Amino acid sequence: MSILNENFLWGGAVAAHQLEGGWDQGGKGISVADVMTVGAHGQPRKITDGVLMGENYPNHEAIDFYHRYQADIQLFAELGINCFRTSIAWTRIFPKGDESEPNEEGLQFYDDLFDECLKHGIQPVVTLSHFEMPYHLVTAYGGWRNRKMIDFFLHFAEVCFNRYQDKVTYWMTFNEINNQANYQEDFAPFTNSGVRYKAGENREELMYQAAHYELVASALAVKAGHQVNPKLKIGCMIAMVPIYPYSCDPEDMMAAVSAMQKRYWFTDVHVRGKYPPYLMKYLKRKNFKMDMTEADIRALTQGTVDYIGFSYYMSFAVKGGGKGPAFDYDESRDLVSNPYVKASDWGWQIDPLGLRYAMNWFAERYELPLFIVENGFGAIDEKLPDGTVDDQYRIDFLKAHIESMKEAVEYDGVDLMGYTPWGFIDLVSAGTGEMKKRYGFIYVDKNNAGQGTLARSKKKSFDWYQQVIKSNGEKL
Ligand code: BGP
Repeated sequence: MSILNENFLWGGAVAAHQLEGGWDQGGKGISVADVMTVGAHGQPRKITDGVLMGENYPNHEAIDFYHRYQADIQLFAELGINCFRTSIAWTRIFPKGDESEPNEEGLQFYDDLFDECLKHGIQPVVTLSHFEMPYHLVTAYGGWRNRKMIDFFLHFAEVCFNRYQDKVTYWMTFNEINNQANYQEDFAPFTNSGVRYKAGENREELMYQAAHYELVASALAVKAGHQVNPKLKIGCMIAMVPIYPYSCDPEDMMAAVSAMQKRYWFTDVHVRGKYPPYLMKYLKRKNFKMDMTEADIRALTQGTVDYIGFSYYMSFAVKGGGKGPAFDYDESRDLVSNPYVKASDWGWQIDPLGLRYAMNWFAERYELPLFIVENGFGAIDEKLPDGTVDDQYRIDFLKAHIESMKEAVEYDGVDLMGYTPWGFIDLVSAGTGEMKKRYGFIYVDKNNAGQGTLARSKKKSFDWYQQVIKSNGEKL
């Protein structure tokens, strides 16, 4: 008997702009993701001023899923997944974002894609906004610094719910909405909120304002989705990186508590429909002027989520020492490396047990079903002459994480809906814009310079994951 329930959702996760390509086809508009720089190895991407990066710009063609999805889904079916997490490119549906009429060709593309999935017994799991938005909304309105975005997003969400309600049951509103808590790094707020900071602005204040509008938009979308069809299950999507105290020094412990609050208050708003008291105190103490109306507060309570989707890749550690009672955690300043865990080539700390910790943390606080919608190991894979890749390191990573996930279910009683490893077919990295940071069970022949046949081949991990699914997580 399997530890996991028999309807467990085994899948794989991707995002539109990282695999589709066809960036200017089918009436699609330019998205934020089409105008970012490509980071050097290990370096975060920067924001361009909308300068397109030339023909080899990674996500313009990406892995050409836009034209190859039928053959790819055939391969996904062979892998055995029963769900496929992807996102809808907002710019395929509303090329500029502020139109009232959607682009029928874009809507049709996702109809065809979802039909193809369902034909193979794979149900789509859809994120509405995964690190992208129409670029026009950034240039004309300033992105989520502008309240008008709420209506644009809501309209987009309603069009999608209405159109796909019979094909898609599981939805998420914003991918890793809490990533922008790291407001010091240009990339994180830009991808989440389309906000470009101006010199002299208080970045942090602006981040809270933009996040507030996003959270209101999310709540209104959840409410609208339930009105369209009460069967829809609409979740949030949180980037979960548990932050440990560096030591058992009470100062470190308290620093970890504050750090967790700073990263995860978003979940409180999504799940409980209100801001936690520590955050209200903080906003007041900082004297941030927030545009937060009575109607907003009402909206938040009326659009709470049905489940918590989250990504898990790594954990962090923090030191308190001497920072005082109002320890104002700053992610770019206060993190320290954890001597007990190793890290990937990109410095991501590898911590399988942290997944069990994270699941417990969510489950105890929120008492909602959980869905692990991203987890994986980004590595430089070497393709062997026979076209395969011996990615035992990836298998080891995922195996340890699935074991930890099963322990959370078996021993801690966590209610877990499913598991969709990230980038299960190689795609463009969101963090660096590169092709060489690969997560897949399926190799895609394309190098960092954008050259390659785009041919797909199976890595060693393909067969491994196939048997994991077949045994419902028993054979690791
Ligand atoms: C998450 C994002 C994904 C994704 C993944 C891996 O933060 O939701 O879009 O890409 O991380 O990150 P990267 O591509 O930077 O390795």
